Amino acid sequence: MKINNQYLSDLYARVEKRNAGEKEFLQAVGEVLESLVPVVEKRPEYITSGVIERIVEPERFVQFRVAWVDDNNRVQVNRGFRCQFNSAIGPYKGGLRFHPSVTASVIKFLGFEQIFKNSLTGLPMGGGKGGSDFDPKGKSDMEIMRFCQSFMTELYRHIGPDTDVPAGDIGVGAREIGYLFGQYKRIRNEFTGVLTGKGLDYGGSLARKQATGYGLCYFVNNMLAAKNDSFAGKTVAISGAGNVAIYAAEKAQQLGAKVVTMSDSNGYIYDPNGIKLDVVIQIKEVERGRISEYAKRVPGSIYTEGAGVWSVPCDIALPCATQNELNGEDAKTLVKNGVKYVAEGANMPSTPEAIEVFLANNVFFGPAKAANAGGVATSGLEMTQNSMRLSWTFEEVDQKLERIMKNIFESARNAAREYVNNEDNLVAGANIAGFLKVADSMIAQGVY
Ligand code: NDP
Ligand code: 2IT
Repeated sequence: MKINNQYLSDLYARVEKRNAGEKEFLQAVGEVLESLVPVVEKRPEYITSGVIERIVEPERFVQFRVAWVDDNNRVQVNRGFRCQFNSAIGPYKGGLRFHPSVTASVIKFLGFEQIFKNSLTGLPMGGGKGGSDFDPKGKSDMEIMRFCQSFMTELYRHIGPDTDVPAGDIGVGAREIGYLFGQYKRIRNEFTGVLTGKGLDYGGSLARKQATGYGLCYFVNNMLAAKNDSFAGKTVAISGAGNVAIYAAEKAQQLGAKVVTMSDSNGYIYDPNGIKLDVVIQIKEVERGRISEYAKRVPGSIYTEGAGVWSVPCDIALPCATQNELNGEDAKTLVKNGVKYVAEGANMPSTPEAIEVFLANNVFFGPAKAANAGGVATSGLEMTQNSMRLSWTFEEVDQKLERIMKNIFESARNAAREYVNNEDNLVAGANIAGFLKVADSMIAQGVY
């Protein structure tokens, strides 16, 4: 990691030492510190206040045992985490991820990015993230329920509607949120908006399910409009086949694009006629099956085992699966095949090398913190509705989401123009715009 500022590179070296081996966390911190070079050069108060030293250290990090009994009456033990990273501008807010790849490093990188993402939304939410190395694949509903109940039996003491408000992420959808909410309510004897992404019958918000994917496309729409361009007639490659990928595909199609790929951790499908989303939704949301099923059901489509989704030519690429799923080689292939726009639905899906390739080749790049903020923004709107004890219509929430994504695009663009003299560098713009509000709030609140 090369950071062209003595203070920031020394700080990075200390973070590296203190968080040795936590490669995802260090990657996320490195990128933000790199973006802050022009900020500390222009405004030395960010050095003297020690605010950057403080922002890279979580306020609190809890790790706990989650023991549960499987369908064969065997005891299983998983590890649970909640990282309460920063509460300068609001209660900690961020998702829970259940996936075997979850480690302290993964949770910390996600919690760290969430600080800046939440700040960009303009809503009063701090940054946090949690999860477990539990693998929901192949588990029965009752196993999922027992796991969620055990997880919440520890987590409940750390969260609350004005303290920390978790939501979904990979492996945590409406079913898991329901079980977690039920257990919280039972233990606390309180019905509150302590989680977002709840079912519509008990406090959930319309459009939350669609929000990350729709928000991603609204963000891309702003990128396109800045280049006098639009989604109409574009070919779009999407990775993932989960919550974010499905609703990104739906909105891209509504806006006139042709989506030709989707994937899961086993492989990807290519449908030259345009992905049929009703089939994907049946396979993924109803049957909880594999994306390979699609090729068996839709004539003319092809399933390929393994990675490789980025070898499919496209105008717009939307990585919506997981971190570091798109590397430097993939980026070169996309550029060679003529990609013009890339926007991240997943968190940190592009490696630093991939981002370098995009920026060097004039690919307009929308980074995760900005481009996928629609999910948490709509979680913020769910919290508002819960506090007011009313529900807005789908159209009301969707319109607010569209406006928030426009504001995020403009904030990132303005910061990029001001600090790096290149309004298209949304990586720097998003990091800087997100940082300033949190840092100024921390300075105002005194040393903590
Ligand atoms: P889901 O669990 O609904 O879907 C995840 C998708 O990504 C699945 O298709 C899954 O395939 C694939 N995937 C997960 N891990 C891997 C892996 N290691 N390698 C290859 N593919 C993988 O999660 P979401 O759609 O909610 O989340 C997707 C991304 O979007 C994550 O990075 C998440 O952090 C981010 N995000 C989510 C938001 C939300 O509101 N849900 C908001 C903002 C960002 P498989 O089924 O094979 O595991
Ligand atoms: O990464 C994310 O922004 C999310 N998983 C959504 C978090 C939330 O609180 O809605």
